[in-house]
Amino acid sequence: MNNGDFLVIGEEVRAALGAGEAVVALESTIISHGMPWPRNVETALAVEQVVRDNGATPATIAIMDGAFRVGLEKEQIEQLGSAAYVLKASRRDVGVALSTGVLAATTVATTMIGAALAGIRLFATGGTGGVHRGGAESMDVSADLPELGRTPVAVVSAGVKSILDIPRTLEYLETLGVPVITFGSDRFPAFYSRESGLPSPAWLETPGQIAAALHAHWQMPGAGGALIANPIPEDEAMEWAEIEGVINRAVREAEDRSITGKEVTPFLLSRIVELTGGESLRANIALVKNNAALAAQIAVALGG
Ligand code: PSU
Ligand code: MN
Repeated sequence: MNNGDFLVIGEEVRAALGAGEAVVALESTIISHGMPWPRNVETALAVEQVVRDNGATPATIAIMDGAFRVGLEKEQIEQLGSAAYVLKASRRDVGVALSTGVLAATTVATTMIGAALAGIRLFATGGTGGVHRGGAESMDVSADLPELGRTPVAVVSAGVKSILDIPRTLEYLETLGVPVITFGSDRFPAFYSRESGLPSPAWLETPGQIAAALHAHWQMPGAGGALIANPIPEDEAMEWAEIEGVINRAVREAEDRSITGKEVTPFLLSRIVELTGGESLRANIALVKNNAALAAQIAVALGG
């Protein structure tokens, strides 16, 4: 369980893994770059509690002091949520982050890597990255997608935000051989709303069925990850018309300001919160908790 000096597993997580109990990984970019302070810290701690309430141990992951830290203390979560500078670390940033000791938040891709190093198979977040709108021209495709193709961790999300090109994101996942399974619906969800206008590539009704599908998927040689899409609860969902105009405006502003690379997603996320006067943040927090509960239930069904 020890991977040299590059992996530090928190005490509670180490004990749970050692006992073969269910553990759910949680990412840190959502804390540092995905939500404003102080709601980011409150949410991260509340999400850990949801995992516990559903019978699993939470393992929030970041890169700190030159190591993947799997299972953060409350003070470390507060630091990630309030520090003046936190590196947003995707796969390409891992070597630099580890060798320099900079404080780095892990994206979905990098949290999958940390989870896999520690032997954790379930991971809950809000939304993953994907193919950006205009991605066929800009080639802006999140490193989360190839990671899903190669690293055997199941990511529970509320689908993907329509800041992205959802049809092309699903095409890309198909090419990479990533199962996309929606929980309890035959429609692929679009983060704030339960409907993206697209059918889900697969759908199952219970956490136990999803655990069985994952177990079978991972029998394949070279099997990578899986995307489990969990529609936002009905009473928390936003009207498509309400959010679509805001997203279009945020995407246009990013283009006008020539924002590129890893800055694009954090810019869009914070503009959407500003433009909805915090309404989108409320929905975002609700869906992350909903995903944490499902991930814990699947982890329990998988048997640790
Ligand atoms: N989408 C969200 N909230 C988030 C992110 C994406 O709705 O917080 C974060 C995740 O950490 C994800 C990352 O892995 O943004 C993707 O960034 P990029 O598009 O630069 O790959
Ligand atoms: Mn990108």
